Amino acid sequence: MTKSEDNEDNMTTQIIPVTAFTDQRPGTAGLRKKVAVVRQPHYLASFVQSIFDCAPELRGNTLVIGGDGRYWNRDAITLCVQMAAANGISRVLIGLGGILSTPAASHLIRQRGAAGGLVLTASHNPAGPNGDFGIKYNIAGGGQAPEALTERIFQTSLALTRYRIDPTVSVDLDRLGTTQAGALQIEVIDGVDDYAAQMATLFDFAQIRDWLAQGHRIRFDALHAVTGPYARRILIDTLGANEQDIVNAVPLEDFGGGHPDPNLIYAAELVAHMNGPHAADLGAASDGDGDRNMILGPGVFISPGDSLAMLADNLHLCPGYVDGVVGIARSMPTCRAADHVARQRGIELHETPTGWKFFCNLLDAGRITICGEESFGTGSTHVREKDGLWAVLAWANILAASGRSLPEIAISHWQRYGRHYFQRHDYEGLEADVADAIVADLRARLPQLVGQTLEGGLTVTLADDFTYADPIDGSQAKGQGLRVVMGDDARIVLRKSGTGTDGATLRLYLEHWRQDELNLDPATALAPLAALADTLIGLRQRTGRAEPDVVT
Ligand code: VG1
Ligand code: CO
Repeated sequence: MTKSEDNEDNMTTQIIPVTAFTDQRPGTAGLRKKVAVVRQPHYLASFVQSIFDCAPELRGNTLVIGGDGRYWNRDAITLCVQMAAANGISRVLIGLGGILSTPAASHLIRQRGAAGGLVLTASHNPAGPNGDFGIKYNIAGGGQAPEALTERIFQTSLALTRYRIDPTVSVDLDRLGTTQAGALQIEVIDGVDDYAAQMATLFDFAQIRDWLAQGHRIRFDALHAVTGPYARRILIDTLGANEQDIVNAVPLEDFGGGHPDPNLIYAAELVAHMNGPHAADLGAASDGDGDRNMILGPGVFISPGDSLAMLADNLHLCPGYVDGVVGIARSMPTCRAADHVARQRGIELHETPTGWKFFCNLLDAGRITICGEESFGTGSTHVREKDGLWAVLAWANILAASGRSLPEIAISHWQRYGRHYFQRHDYEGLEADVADAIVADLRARLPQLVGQTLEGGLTVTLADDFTYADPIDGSQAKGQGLRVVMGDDARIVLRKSGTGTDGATLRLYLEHWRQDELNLDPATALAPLAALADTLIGLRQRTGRAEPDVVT
């Protein structure tokens, strides 16, 4: 190692020579790797240096740093701070204990005018020494780094020869307040404060408090992940929810050994409660980093695509959105329930590739108010990430303001617009070449599918590999998933996941719109389409799996 000769460097800055890593291309939401990979000497430092090299605006500016609290979060944050000091960043804002939920980090970047943020999370992927770790960069304004930037970061990582670090800088993550380390100001803040204050501006807290005081209940499961402290502060301390209804609210480094993914399988305890005799009026769970949400009513599960549509239709009941919704966006695989709401209201509907980064330009340009993904993600203009607790509060506000129950809202929505039955079938841990071959084969057969009437009488009206042209900056994203569309009635979508760390995961998305039958079990409603997809793609046969690993 050599001492820096640059005048503006501290005497203690070191320049560490490295051999470039070749596997640091970010996926759908940042870089995600096994903990063992990220802990290799120089691995994380190399990626962080590649980010800093691609974000010169950070020099002399503020950087937000926080993570979902998973195993190795604290060590990683200390490394990021030491590198920030050596790269000319003038101030870092860090969440107490090194913890910030993903939406809270996005909000802080916006609120405090930071030039960017490092969010250390692998979201719902399991944590612990044998689990996953992840890191992503958010730009000024709080949005996820756009594709062009993540690609530049990857190219930089391939050619990296050195990184800069000041190992003498230390930070006490458990003490609130500001300290100075050379030219770097380090401020540790309570990550819940700013976030809770923003929620109070968007929703009618007094109305929700009254509704709860009348005996209504919100059941929230934090799955031992990052939202625990946020939920306790807002739901219990501010709104008066029952303490015993906010469960698994202590964040643990390994998320209690669980899988902090809010879906019907991994949030089984909540699902059982909501299907039981003492069900709350609103049941919800969030994921590892607090950006996802699952919504349930007594005896009813609201699919994320439905939740997006129902929230869009009712959001004007919340004070932060009294003027209504100017436009809606959903990711391509997300069911088309929201499209009816947009059509009915005469507002724009955008269909984007999977991943929140594709919503950010639309939000910045004021073209949409709300957006969502089938993967339990919903959010609005208030930040540039999806936001789990936001969705819970939006539902609570709508229930309190309308005086209607969640099942009533759902049923009247379906009666008005029809119901989009939806399921996602995941095949995990596949060999990459098997997964790639399955996708390639279907892609090759797409052109001849158009115009064909498939078994069950559905005719294919469109079959393509989804390409998105961003209406704001004109950038194109190609190869974003194969879709076989049967008019308004049905769709089959196939794509490869960009967040896994064990082999390849294929996701098969099934959607069937029904206006006649509104109360079917989704598995029953989708069985014919699943059989059709099986004939078309042969997923089970070609992967040798009797059934998908996860159905949500
Ligand atoms: C998955 C979801 C996608 C989501 C992404 C990040 O990506 O399908 O909708 O945006 O995870 O969510 P993929 O490429 O594995 O399908 V989170 O909560 O992990 O930040
Ligand atoms: Co997440």
